[in-house]
Amino acid sequence: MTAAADIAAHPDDARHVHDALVLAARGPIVDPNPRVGCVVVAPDGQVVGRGWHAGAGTAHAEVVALREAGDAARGGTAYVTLEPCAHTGRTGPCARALVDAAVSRVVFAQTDPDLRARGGADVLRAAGVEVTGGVLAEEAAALNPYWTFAAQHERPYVTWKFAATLDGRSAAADGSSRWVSGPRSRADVHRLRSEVGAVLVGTGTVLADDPQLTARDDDGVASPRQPLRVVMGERQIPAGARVLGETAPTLHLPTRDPAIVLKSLHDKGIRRVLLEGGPTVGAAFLQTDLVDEVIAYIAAKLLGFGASAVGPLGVTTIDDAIELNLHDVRRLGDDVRLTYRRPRC
Ligand code: AOF
Ligand code: ZN
Repeated sequence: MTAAADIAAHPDDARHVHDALVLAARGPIVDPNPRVGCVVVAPDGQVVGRGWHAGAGTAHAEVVALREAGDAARGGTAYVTLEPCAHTGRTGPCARALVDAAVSRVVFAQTDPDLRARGGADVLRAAGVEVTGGVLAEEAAALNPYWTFAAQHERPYVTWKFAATLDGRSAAADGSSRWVSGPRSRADVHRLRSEVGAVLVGTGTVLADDPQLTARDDDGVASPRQPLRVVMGERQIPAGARVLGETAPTLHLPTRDPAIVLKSLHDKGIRRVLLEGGPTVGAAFLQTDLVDEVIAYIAAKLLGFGASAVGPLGVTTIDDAIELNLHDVRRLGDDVRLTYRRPRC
């Protein structure tokens, strides 16, 4: 059936998928798994089941919705925000569960980009279930942008954040670097930390600055959601380092290779990494084209002299500059937050 004919034959598809998207949004934003929602509609048009995925290790959205629907799902339609999975992971395959529940039609939004899990549409069709995919697909992908990116690239999305003065200095001539940016920028960084799977620095930053790398509010109270703190590099982390404090978990990866670091974080279910390292770590990721987004906090200060935010990138002529697209500009007190993205993202 063509897309137009599909819409004519099933005028309620978009409405039900939209409702499934609203359910999906109840899931956790930071999780190894995507947020997924499902609505089951009986043959008479009544909604008989609703479900959403509450995070890795819990039941998938379809299973929750089918459980509520029971026998009423027979001959009905399941609307899902993601192609039902075909794999047995932490839970059983949803495509099978839909066949067993005897639904006659499945409408989904985003095709599953996860190589392990995809193929559910084929399983359903092979069992005689009518399948329509791609309804509100972009909206569904936008619900899980970092998970979608990570599944497509088999690595987490990398946001590199730095603070600098208006003239691009991250430390003064005497090495002092605390309070480059203002209080609103610092609060914004803490919000960002609570929204990523992991924050990453090199051992050099741990030794030089002894950061905590936790997400805290203005009064220093730890946020309910803490990122995994990752320290990369071969040097030892001193026993008393604040990054080893108990507020959040910490992982030391004794390597300087950005690709190896991202591979191990991806395997651990991390979908977005906030790179907070110093100039060396930042340069290592930029040089290997492993930075997807740059967030610059530009402070209302001038130093005239001092360390730059990023180390040498191997660029000696303007044609070789790393090019970015400006995505967002925001004023934070006297500071400005600039968000740039690599053209691919
Ligand atoms: C669905 N419905 O609600 C979700 C799906 O480790 P598991 O078993 O939980 O599987 C995770 C993968 O399953 C995940 O990467 C994605 O491809 C799919 N998630 N699929 O049919 C759901 N959460
Ligand atoms: Zn599933």
